[in-house]
Amino acid sequence: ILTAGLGAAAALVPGLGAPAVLAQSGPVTLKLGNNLPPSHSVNIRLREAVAAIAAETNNGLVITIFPSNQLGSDSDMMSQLRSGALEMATMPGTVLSTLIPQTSLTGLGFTFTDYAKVWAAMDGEVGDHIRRAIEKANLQPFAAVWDNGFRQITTSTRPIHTPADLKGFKIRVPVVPLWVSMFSALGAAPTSIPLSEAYSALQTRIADGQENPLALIDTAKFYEVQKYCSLTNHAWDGFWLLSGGKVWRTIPPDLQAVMARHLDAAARQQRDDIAKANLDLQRTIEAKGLVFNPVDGAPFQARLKEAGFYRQWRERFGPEAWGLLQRYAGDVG
Ligand code: X2X
Repeated sequence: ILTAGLGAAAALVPGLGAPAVLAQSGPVTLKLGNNLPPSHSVNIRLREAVAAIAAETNNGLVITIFPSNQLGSDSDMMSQLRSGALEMATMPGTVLSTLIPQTSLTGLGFTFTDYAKVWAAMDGEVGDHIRRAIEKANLQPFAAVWDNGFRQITTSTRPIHTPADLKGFKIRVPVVPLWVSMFSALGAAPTSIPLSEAYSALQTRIADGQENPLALIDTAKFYEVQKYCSLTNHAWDGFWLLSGGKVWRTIPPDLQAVMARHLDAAARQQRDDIAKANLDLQRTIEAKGLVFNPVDGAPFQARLKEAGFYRQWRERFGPEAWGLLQRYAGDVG
């Protein structure tokens, strides 16, 4: 029986049996930050899970969600997580790589071709490998990774069909060294800009394009400031749900278990949300004005190979990580 919600009462009624730590400290309250709009499926499922956790613990564990970079950029939130100022966050694995290099492994360009392989890898040894790296940095990752998705390029200038179309192209990418390297190798001019500033960067033409999954292109309303969407499927990315390691260890094990159960279930539902949304999203976004074109990824991959991109990143990630990636994704690069 979960007694967390009885904390305050237990303090007044000796012998009720609540764990001492709860009796003294009352409800556990945690802040959870992320960069996503409230309407994104990650935040919809997080809100449901947080409500279920509060209900099950009788408000003994209350998580408050701060979406849309309300607490700062991803880099800001990473610092806050490490200092303990922020207790929880969903972080794109690729962005987390500025702190923990191994986390961008799965964002390698033209590596994963479908979701079956992605989830086998993330729920298998690739996920375990990355999880260990995250734990070493004193952050606590939850078991299930959430979906951001396969990335597509949008532009305000011209559709992208071949690598030649990217020559000198000013493209906004998140603060992800792997993707700066990739778009540079493709001949483009990438600029790292946090998601919170991406819309205005496109609007003011600091960048002529950006790349993100359809769900994010839709919820971040990039269609308002872009004309074309080229279906490059150039990389996959997911979100790690994290808590600060120190904070996590102060949460009583019974509450940790309730959190893990609800939040991991929510992640799996959110994966399904994206899969279902993807069936209609092209049509939805077309209706909002973006013009779509299919893209053959092969010439892009060939260009990256020629430029030494895969060789360079194989060295950076190291043989163990690279071997695991190949086991799930097939021959890489
Ligand atoms: O900022 C983005 O483009 C996002 C949310 O997709 C990532 O950080 C990977």
